Amino acid sequence: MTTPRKPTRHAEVAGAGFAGLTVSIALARRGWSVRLHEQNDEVRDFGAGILLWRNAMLALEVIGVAEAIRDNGVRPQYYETNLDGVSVSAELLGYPYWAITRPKLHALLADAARAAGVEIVTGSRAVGADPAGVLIMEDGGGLEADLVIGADGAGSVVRNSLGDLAQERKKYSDGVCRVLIPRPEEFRGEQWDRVVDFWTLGPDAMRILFISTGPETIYLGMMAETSNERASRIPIDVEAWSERFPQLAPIVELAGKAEGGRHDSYQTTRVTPWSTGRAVLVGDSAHSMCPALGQGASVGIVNAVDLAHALDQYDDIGQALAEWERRERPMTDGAQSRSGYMAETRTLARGNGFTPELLETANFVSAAVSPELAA
Ligand code: 3HM
Repeated sequence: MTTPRKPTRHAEVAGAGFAGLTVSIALARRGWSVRLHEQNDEVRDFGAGILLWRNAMLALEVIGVAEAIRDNGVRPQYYETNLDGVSVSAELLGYPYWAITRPKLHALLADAARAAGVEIVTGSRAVGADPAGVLIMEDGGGLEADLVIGADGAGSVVRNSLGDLAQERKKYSDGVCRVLIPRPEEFRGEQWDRVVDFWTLGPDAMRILFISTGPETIYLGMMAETSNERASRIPIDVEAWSERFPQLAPIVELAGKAEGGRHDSYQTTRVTPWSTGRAVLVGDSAHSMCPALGQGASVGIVNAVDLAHALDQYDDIGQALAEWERRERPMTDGAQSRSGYMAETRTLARGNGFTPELLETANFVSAAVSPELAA
């Protein structure tokens, strides 16, 4: 006896960022036809780095991308914290996590999407969705699908078009300038394959998160209060930053020359629920969070992979979406709360901050990865 083959289901996805690419790959690998719309003329990401924690690496293993990340990224040996020029802790987190540049991660996901048969359409802007299963495009056309996915980021227009989804927003006093710099000679060698989190708290808080992202690049996450205008500028204000971090003057000098970086203010958006009818949100559109713990992309990737798994488990789309949200929401809400708390209190500056509770999200195992462990 042969099992009847499921008819091909179709998804229209808005936004080719990390979450949009990941959900597209995961669905295409499970037999869906997927069209992914990117409003920009090119599929790419800005010049910064990113951490992928154990939760994300396990999910990326499911869609066949983890190995390429290990080949192209850096596994930090430990997470060091430095306060006012004094090293206060060097934490071994007890499991592997990876650092990679955003453009590289993005290119690896885009390659995997094309290989899985995802149709990527650039210069194609979605302006909303209909819960009946229609992605509404800028030219006024509507694209029908079994499932419409809004992966269009923290400012999601797909989300904002869906009145059934309640939004709760919170803004914070901090923001971050993110840049990539060439790796200087004195920071080559494996001993620099680590994260160093440099802080100074007075007169106002500033932080330089130093993360090796490959043999040629270092990522700097430069956090400051947004009221500190000079420290919130791109290009980086070399004088404002080297005054506060004199020991990092050569690094700050390079940051001043960096191109392609970006400044963002911290914010949290909690959306309830994450779906209505045949329209669903994944990634920052559903759960943008403060970057203080470097967890946003990892949570989006985990949710994207598990969404495809839930849709495989339940033929009924509504049931699949409800079950998926039931299992992913607690860890997602937890990550938002913890990163918001860390942003407000700056507890990480004191060192030894990575308690088991803080690492709960980083260690999360979804049903897509292991039904037994997730149970
Ligand atoms: C990885 C990471 N961690 C923290 C921040 C921050 O506090 O803005 C940014 C990051 O990319």
